[in-house]
Amino acid sequence: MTKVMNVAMIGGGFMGKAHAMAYASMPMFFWPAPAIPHRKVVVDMTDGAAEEARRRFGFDEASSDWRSVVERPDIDVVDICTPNNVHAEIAIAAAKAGKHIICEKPLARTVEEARAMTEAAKAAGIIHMVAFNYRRTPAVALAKKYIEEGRIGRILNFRGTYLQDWSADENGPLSWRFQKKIAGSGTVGDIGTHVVDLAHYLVGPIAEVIAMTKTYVTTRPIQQGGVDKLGASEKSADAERAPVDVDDEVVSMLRFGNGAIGSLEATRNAWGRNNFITLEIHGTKGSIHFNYERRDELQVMFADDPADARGFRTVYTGPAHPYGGGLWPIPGLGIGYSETKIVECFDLFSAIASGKQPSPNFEDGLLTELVADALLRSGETGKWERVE
Ligand code: SOE
Repeated sequence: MTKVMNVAMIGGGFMGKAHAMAYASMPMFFWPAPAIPHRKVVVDMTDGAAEEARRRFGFDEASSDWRSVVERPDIDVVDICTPNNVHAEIAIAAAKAGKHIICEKPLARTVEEARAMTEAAKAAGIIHMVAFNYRRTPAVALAKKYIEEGRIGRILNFRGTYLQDWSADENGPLSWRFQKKIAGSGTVGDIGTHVVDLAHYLVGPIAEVIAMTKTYVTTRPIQQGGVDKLGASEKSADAERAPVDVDDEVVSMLRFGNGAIGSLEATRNAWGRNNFITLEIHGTKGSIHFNYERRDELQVMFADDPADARGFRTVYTGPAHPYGGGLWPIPGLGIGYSETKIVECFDLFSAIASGKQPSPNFEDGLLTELVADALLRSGETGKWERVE
């Protein structure tokens, strides 16, 4: 019989919605499932918010006290979907209580927090994962397969972007994402780390960076209660404003440990770009291009194609590709954000069932944090900074 495992999810916002959907759907896609996640307890800031999340996301119980929940003997997995400022505290408590952990990205606000979380998780011998979901897009996993098979040869160059526009309006509220004490950093931590994770996954560890960071909107209207609604937030030109103390944009060059070079750009202020994660990788024998806004597709070019047929071709991911057996039976039916979270959930429970750490785990999350730290340092110094 497939084991049922009880999940305590801390945080019932946007990420809580995505994770709750994945818990419900994963066994519907990946059957037999490695384990069946049971939505046991959801925790939010107040009893009222927790109860609303319980009803909406299908959990048995609601609580506003994460400390007592993570210690419950009937909880197997703790899922951290909170803003970044409490990731470390919750993860360390959950590890000490012997729970497996999935933590939303970025792993932490600082390298120190990420290191403490990683040490606690390793000492506890639990399974740990950081939720960089985009590497679970089948087209990205297919790119990884081609690279591992040597189909594009030795990698020479990686170009990664993550462009959004939800914070371009200067009257968007000063949510936690614009406050260093809660978020740790701005665009670098929020979405730049997704690109770093993809670069690490596809190319290898980044060794050195040089970056420009920029804050365009230096004050924002103070948020009047309520939750972070990103681009759907109410805009108010008349409200009292307070300073933004994080970066809006990062533009950088990268040196990888294996000799490849590359670039990374991330911003949440690029009008017209929505979830524009693009990757272009050139190797000695071919190239790969991916755009998340067209996430069913991988563009590939192999140098040994006949001369009269050279050029990028479009591969639509489906059953023949990574995770294809569990997802939809015909290419092009549509991979969405939910599918990336369902695959992430499958990989988490497969790791728990096998006792083998998944990737990215907290150690990978710490490496990503080290790159984020180097990007921010370089943004200050204007110099190449090593990833320590
Ligand atoms: C906002 O930039 C955000 O919600 C990120 O925090 C997520 O990681 C990304 O997947 C979507 O955009």
